[in-house]
Amino acid sequence: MTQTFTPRVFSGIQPSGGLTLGNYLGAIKRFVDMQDDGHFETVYCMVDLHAITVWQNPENLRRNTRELCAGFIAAGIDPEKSILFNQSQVPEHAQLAWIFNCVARMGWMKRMTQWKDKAGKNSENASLGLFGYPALMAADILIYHATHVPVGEDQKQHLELTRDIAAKFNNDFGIEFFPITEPVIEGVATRVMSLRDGLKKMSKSDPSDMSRLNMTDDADAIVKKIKKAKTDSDPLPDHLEGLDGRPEARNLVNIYAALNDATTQSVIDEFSGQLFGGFKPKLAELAVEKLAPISSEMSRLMEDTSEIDKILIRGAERGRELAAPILQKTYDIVGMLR
Ligand code: AQP
Repeated sequence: MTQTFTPRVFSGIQPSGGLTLGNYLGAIKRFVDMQDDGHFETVYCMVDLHAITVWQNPENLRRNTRELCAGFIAAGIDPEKSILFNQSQVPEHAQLAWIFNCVARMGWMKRMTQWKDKAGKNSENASLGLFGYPALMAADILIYHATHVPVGEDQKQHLELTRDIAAKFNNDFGIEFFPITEPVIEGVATRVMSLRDGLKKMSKSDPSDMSRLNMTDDADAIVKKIKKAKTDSDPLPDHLEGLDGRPEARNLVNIYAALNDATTQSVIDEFSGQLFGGFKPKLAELAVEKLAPISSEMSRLMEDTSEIDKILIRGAERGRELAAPILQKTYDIVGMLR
């Protein structure tokens, strides 16, 4: 008999620094859409256990976790509608990850491009946690039997590995227990690029602050960063193919489209023939209009972090209600006595 799974969304963000426009457009904005769609149960998480796969100063980690929670709420995640918590408060994530460490193969992990990028040439010195990161991510998703995971393009390979782990577990134990989760990688902003290099992902850990818009940037900083963003000297084209080979131009057009809930084509139609000297101020105006309310709401929420802590505790309780029975059933399947 084919098992049916409740339509359920899981996704997470690492509290490894401040939120960027990439996290917002590639992830949080879409989390809000899926929450409000009404078709799914939605579970969203600050993945602090993932963050410590590279060194985190404890004080910064606490602050970043609370600020990330404030960012989720300010952007439209409603802690009543969605389950919102930090990963370490639901121990079932780490417990299922151990089982998946025993399911996943070393060869699978070694092929992960994020591992290769982050460990670099110094892989002997990278943490074991960084190597096992994708198994923990599979556990985050499958501990809720999540059917859909909205992520940016960079997480596609990890999602494929999650599907492989679920399939191998089901096959090894001869039971259709874990769903084969669908990645949801949609929209014009699945890969927001650095403002300084159109071939590099916008990232919170990029050493250059000018490479990204932070969700806490004020209007002046947003305007300055967009003004200084790398571009070329050609006008905006009159057709989409005219952006080929112009990564910085494409990136700014995509950002405009995503912020305005529009298509790239409609942005081209509106600005075709204009130089970046004319387009950038419009983009800056739009970015300030959309991001400033989120940033000021984040500051307001951060004034009383005890409220945030309560939301996280309550979210974790709700998370455990879903996760605990799935872990127990997994232990039964594997043969653990209890
Ligand atoms: N530039 C981006 N464009 C679109 N989506 C992005 N995401 C991150 N950057 C972009 C999406 O945000 C979600 C959470 O990502 P994460 O913080 O857990 O890890 P990450 O992808 O490694 O993000 P960063 O900013 O690059 O963090 P660091 O610098 O700490 O490694 C994911 O859905 C991701 O796709």
